[in-house]
Amino acid sequence: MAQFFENTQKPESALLVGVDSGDFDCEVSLDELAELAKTAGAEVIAKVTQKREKPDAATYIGRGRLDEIKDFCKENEVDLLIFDCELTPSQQRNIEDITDVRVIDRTELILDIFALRARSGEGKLQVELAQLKYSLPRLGGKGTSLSRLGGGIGTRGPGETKLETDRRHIRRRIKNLEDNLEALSRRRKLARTRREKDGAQTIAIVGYTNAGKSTLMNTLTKAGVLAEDKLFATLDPTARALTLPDGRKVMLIDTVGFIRRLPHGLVEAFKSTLEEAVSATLILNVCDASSPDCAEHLDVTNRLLDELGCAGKPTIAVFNKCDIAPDTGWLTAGLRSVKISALSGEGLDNLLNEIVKALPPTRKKVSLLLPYNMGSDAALLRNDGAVEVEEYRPDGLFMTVTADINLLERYQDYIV
Ligand SMILES: Nc1nc2c(ncn2[C@@H]2O[C@H](COP(=O)(O)OP(=O)(O)OP(=O)(O)O)[C@@H](O)[C@H]2O)c(=O)[nH]1
Ligand SMILES: [Mg+2]
Repeated sequence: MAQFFENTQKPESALLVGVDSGDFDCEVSLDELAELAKTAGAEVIAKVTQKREKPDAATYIGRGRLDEIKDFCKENEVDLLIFDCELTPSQQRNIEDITDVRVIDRTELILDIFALRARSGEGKLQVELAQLKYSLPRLGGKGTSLSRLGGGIGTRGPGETKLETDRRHIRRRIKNLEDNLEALSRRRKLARTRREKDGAQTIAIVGYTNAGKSTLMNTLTKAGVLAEDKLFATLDPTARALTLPDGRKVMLIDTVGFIRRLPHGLVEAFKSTLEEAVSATLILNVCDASSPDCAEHLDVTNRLLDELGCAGKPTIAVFNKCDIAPDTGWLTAGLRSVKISALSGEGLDNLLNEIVKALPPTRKKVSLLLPYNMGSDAALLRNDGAVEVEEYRPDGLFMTVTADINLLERYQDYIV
């Protein structure tokens, strides 16, 4: 029996379980869970839903339904139950006890996909941190014993002392990971401050997973970022330079995709990479206009952005895949928005013009009266800015100049 669970030659066959509480569209959510399961390499055999207002405290769904599931799993050789929710450790254990099948929840599934996708050192650390935090309260459950060859079903996993050492070990590792990530985060912050000081403006491409963010990045900058018809193809932020129609050079950043009910631990763990988006000057909220759930995806992204502290930041809603989308006129009402196809390039000129309009100006025109002992400052302004008027007056040097606003900050006192 133990070997049965260890069989990794064929794709794991999974049964999806959801509760229809009326809080959200259970069908849509289960379809998405099926996409996630496929991305993780499982074969989805069937989906089960149960209507109930509140999940059962002990077993999430009703006992009767669980017994049915148990029989179904036996008959159809199901390896894995995937619950479309976040299960408590005891719910997970109880369900495994009753069904004799390994149980994971939505969070664990997403963590698993992130683990498959992580490429950079930082990405790997972030995923490991999220996974350890998730597994700590679950240690010693059947989940561990079931997955361990020869663990034997019905045993309680490792003995209590072993469990304690395991826990201590994991806590130490968590601390270690947090320290490492903290150091990386500081480095990121430094790089950002440097960019800001140079007056570089950044534009973050954010949005629901599979919306076409990386494709847009590639089309605009030839970045060569991996774009795939898979969920969470991108984990690490990539930055590339982009020259706008008005000649300004900006940084474009491709980011990790969002999904509804994104596990909180992941948001925490990915904070430092998500901060790249938070600190951007402008946000492009990309959504897949060909998806019937487009409006909801946009909403999920907006809410997550708010949570991360981006409320009020200049944003353009980018309706992508318009080459295959039905008319989306109703979606764009009341928003600063553009329709594009990142694949065919349609609408990209329009997008670039909107970006120019939405970005706060970096230069402005002022008139200054500089005392004659500030000759080197005058030289600096001539060097950086475009001088229109320059007059030697009795009380100083009068200049009308268009220059970088950061540079002009220093001469506030001399503006006339
Ligand atoms: N028809 C059409 N397909 C597109 C367009 N843009 C992207 N796609 C496809 O959509 C899929 C997802 O594209 P990605 O660019 O990887 O999406 P993403 O938003 O970066 O996804 P994650 O990194 O997984 O969050 C790919 O198969 C793309 O070829 C478009 O304008 N039209
Ligand atoms: Mg991507």
